[in-house]
Amino acid sequence: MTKIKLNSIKMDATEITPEYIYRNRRQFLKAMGFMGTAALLAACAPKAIESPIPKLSEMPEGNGKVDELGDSANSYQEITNYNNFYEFTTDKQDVALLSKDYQPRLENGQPFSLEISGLVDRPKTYTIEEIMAKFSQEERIYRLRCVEGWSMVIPWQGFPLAALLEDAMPQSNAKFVRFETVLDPEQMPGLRRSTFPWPYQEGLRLDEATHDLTILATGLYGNPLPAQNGMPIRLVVPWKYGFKSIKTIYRIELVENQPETFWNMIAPNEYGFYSNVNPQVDHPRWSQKTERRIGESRRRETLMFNGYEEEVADLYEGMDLSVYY
Ligand SMILES: Nc1nc2c(c(=O)[nH]1)N[C@H]1C(S)=C(S)[C@@H](COP(=O)(O)O)O[C@H]1N2
Ligand SMILES: [Mo]
Repeated sequence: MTKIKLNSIKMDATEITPEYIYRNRRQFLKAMGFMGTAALLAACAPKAIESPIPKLSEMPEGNGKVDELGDSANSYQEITNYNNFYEFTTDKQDVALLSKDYQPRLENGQPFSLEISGLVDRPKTYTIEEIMAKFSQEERIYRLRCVEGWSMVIPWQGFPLAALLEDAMPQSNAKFVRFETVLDPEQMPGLRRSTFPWPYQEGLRLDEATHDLTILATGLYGNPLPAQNGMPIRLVVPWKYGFKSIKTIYRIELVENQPETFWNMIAPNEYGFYSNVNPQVDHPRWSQKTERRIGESRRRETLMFNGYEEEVADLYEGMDLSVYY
């Protein structure tokens, strides 16, 4: 299999330093280890951290970042103001507002941590500080294609999920990976109002989970992830519909059987376990042949596996993708 060149670069402290900071959250950054561990922001941009929220007109557009197909990244403003995060609200433009004061913590009020458990020889619970110290962060500029028919190009920082899984040493009967989002009804108003089958949970086959394209994202445009994008850590699987990229995860479990997933429980005929981006397989209620890139008016063609076909097609060799949708 030939590898296409992805825009993936190792980041050092200078590259990760934001030219702009949209919020003054010194306390939070410190708690998350963005200041403590590598002193990334603190050492390089102490003034930026103190600076007030810039006006939207001052946000960099695209910032010169492009994906490997030559498409420009969406602006920070677009990526952080048009979100699906049903724990807060089903209104994409209100997620930012409703999540602006969100502080990650566990259900029982304990400080946030990420647990890796299940069929592993070395289960572990990490603080975000420990994750940032242990796994070196890189930038990945990925397309995100929502099943609803819109898309964006997003410059994440993160690290391959494979690194975390390898460290946990999966046992031979581990076949799938299950992910679960924090439940915090006090801070997440959507949880109080709707009857969805919470918690949001997702799953991948182990070989999908350990594919190099699959990352845990901790940042966006050189900043820690904002709440609306999954603060402090979320999954990103760029060849699958956006809902597979589960946000604000606190538990990763290795399991033997295919796990239940949130959208599949709601509408199994519309949202399969695999949910690979596929212009050939329409959603029962709409075509998946085209998409609207946020910021553009004309629709563009949707690419097989969201443009990552060369890298991931062999994961599905011999499978009928209209059956395993
Ligand atoms: N926990 C959780 N994760 C989630 C969602 C959600 O509602 N809750 N929405 C999904 C959907 S439908 C999409 S398209 C992406 C959107 O990610 P973004 O807002 O960072 O662009 O997040 C996915 N992850
Ligand atoms: Mo989505």
